[in-house]
Amino acid sequence: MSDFKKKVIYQIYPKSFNDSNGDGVGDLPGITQKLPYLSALGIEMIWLSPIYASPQKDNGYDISDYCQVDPIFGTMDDFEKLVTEAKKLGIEIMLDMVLNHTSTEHIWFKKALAGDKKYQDYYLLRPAQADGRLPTNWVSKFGGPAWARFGQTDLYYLHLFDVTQADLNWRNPEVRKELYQVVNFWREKGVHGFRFDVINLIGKDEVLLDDPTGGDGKPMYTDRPLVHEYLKELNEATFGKNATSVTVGEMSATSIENCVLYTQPQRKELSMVFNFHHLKVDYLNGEKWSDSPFDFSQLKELFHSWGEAMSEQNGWNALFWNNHDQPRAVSRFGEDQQYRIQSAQMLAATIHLSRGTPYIYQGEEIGMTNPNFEAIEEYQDVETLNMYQELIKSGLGADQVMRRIRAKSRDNSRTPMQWNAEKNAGFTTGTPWMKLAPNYLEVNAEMEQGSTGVYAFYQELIALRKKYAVISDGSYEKYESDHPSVYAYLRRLGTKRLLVLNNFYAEQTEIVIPTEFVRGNVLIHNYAKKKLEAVMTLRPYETLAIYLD
Ligand code: TEU
Repeated sequence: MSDFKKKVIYQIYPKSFNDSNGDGVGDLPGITQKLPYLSALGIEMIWLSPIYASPQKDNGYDISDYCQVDPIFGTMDDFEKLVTEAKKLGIEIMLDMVLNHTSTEHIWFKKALAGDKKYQDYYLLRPAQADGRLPTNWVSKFGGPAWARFGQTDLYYLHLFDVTQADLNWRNPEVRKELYQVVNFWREKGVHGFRFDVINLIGKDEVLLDDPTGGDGKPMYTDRPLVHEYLKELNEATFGKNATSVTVGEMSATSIENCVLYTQPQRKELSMVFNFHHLKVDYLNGEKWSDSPFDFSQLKELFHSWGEAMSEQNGWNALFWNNHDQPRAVSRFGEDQQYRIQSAQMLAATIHLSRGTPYIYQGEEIGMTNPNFEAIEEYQDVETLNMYQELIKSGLGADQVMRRIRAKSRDNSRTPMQWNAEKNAGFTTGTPWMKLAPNYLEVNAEMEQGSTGVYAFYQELIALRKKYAVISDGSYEKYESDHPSVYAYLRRLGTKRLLVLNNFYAEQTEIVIPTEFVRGNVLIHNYAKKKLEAVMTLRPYETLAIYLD
């Protein structure tokens, strides 16, 4: 049995973490150099976003060779050295497996294009419909139709993401076998963790049909019944051979019911899942590129319903605010000026004391913020650039479009890591591949490591999870769910209880706590100590956790 319930996993976006050779791009030796920093934080597993050979159209999520390291990140030797050095510090590696699609530069796709029938069956090729329309009405997640012309033929290939990311045909057993070999190749290099990219999209039906609602097609290919069978097979053929492996499925537009099934241990599918519902509470009518504040009551309702259902049915959540696709949480759900430190700490406590495995995305532990770049030229992400064009076409003014991009772009989290107040924040001695957030003089790892910084608070949270079984193993129950500004929950394990209170606003508020908690112990707090009372006053972005033995 793996102890992933006590671990905290740290996500590294290799391009933006640490550049060891001055070419402006972060690399594997750069990560190895920073292992002591991660070890001091208490990290036991690092997840690396894709490091494989790739044309980098989608920053490595477009893979052209699953078993090669992309030269921009270093060599296979560098990777092996990273595994060895990490192990010495008790840190394991989790790799990002992008098995739903390959780059159109992958040899399989090239052979398919050259007419090789075997490889044509590796992808999802379909003719146009009788009336000349595309094979289905599905929309690519990066904008535009999800089908593109397959070479000079009359066929189209499916690409749920960029046009250079062709979806694989998982119904073909040969494809599955090849992909399992990939996972085993990395297992043999000592990799214990796997994050499976958009893995709930692999179970596509044999006959691909139009979305009858006229929507974007999601229900037609998401969480289809075959996914569960493929995951069982993948588990058995690869990581399931190793009892201590840790796996997380990235689940696009999924449901609680399916995530319970993906993660119940006896079903032998995955250790845990990322779902994104809580990160859509600032989408107006489901539209990501809208301009609207987040809905706090919806956020709480989602945390409570997922927390309770997973707790009651023995499923397991991956807990996170940030990743390389999301804006910075402190700018989005906190306050990144006056209360940057307090709100970053409060956001950390909400997930680190909850039921599931917490993930930290690089820079979150020092309270990094959105960069608020002025011009579209400063953004690089393929989705952002596509959306800029689409939003301008839709008739919005350039100012309005830029406002949305500043709030929602995936590049918000992809700016280089801010290590110190020196040139380029210590990320590179060369020219960084992407501009830094301008606030690195005030927000950087060196400064945050002081006793009152964000880093120290994360350190404390990580240590608490290892020490208190009620945090790692306790059940989850909502508390005072109607409170207008506090998100609160209770954890319970036998007679032990933990009450977690989080004020999500800059205004002071009050909350009644169960009377017995007045004699509890405060395990962690982002303000100076205060007396526990039946009615607690919470200051701006205050968080505290009260333990009762
Ligand atoms: O993302 C999957 C996904 O559906 C979203 O997070 C998506 O990128 C976002 O909603 C767009 O607004 C994964 C990876 O994390 C992402 O970086 C890749 O681009 C994508 O898959 C394709 O591999």
